[in-house]
Amino acid sequence: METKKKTILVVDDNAENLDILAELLEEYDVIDTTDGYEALEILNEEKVDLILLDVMMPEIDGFELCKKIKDNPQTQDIPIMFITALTDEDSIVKSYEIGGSDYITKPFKKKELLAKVKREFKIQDLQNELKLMASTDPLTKLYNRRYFKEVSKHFVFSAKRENEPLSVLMLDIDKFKSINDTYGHDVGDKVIKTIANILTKNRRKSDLLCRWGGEEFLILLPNTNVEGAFSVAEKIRKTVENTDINVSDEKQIKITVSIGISQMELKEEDNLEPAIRRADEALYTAKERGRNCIVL
Ligand code: GH3
Ligand code: MG
Ligand code: MG
Ligand code: MG
Repeated sequence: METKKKTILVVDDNAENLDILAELLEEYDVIDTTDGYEALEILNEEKVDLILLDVMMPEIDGFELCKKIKDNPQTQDIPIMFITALTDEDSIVKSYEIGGSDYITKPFKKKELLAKVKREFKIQDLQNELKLMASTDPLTKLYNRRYFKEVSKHFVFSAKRENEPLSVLMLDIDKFKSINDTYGHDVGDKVIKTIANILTKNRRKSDLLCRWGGEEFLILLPNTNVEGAFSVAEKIRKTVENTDINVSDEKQIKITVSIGISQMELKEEDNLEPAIRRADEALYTAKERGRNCIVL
């Protein structure tokens, strides 16, 4: 796995401490500030992987700052290591209760601090890997149904709030079983991957694409009514129809897909289930009409 240089935000009202830490952490990208409020601004703008936080600071102390960071969904997952002169038990316990990951007392041992930073990043990388495994499908690398269900809630929420149309596009590969039966499972897998790539290329950044099941895919299109969804679907349908897939060195095959489309009824519906059901029914109709077509 390609690992990008990690960014550490160091917050301490004593500029001398900042210098010592910047030197110690030279292998990382270090951003530092003596001002807690400025730290919040930095967190708004930069992607930070770890925060080293002093406790005793004027204006806002480290514990208060930690609470603000942990209250914000955008920043709550960033680990916070306190570095402080406070050695009393209550402070230590409090630091963990409010979401701190570690507690280091000043004067600190440089190598120990560096080792703890490294350990923190190792945990973080493992957590990210687990999150990715839990949310994606290994064959296509697309999001899985579980992740889709979780994240689509936010799409529904904002569509309702902004009163913007939200459409569902459900796609199923035609006669896929016969591809497996004729050419084997590996070719079947390759076909699924090819479709996943076509969908990835044809979706907008704002769309939510997932592998819904075996050879079924679902795309959630924000700010899009059925007419808009139809033109996206038509582009996908044509691209698939015109794509050659190599099943061996000599042989190429063509496949087709059927697509069902629906739009969420924002006034009557509170979740996506009815719209997904309608898209599924439309897809079924598309199959009945002879496949390689789109039904609204
Ligand atoms: P239709 O046009 O009506 O959709 O026909 P179909 O053959 O595509 O539909 P059916 O639902 O009968 O077949 C889907 C097949 O997809 C059955 C299953 O074995 C296969 N399948 C599901 N997941 C995978 C996968 O990950 N890899 C491969 N190779 N095959 C899969
Ligand atoms: Mg201080
Ligand atoms: Mg199917
Ligand atoms: Mg199928």
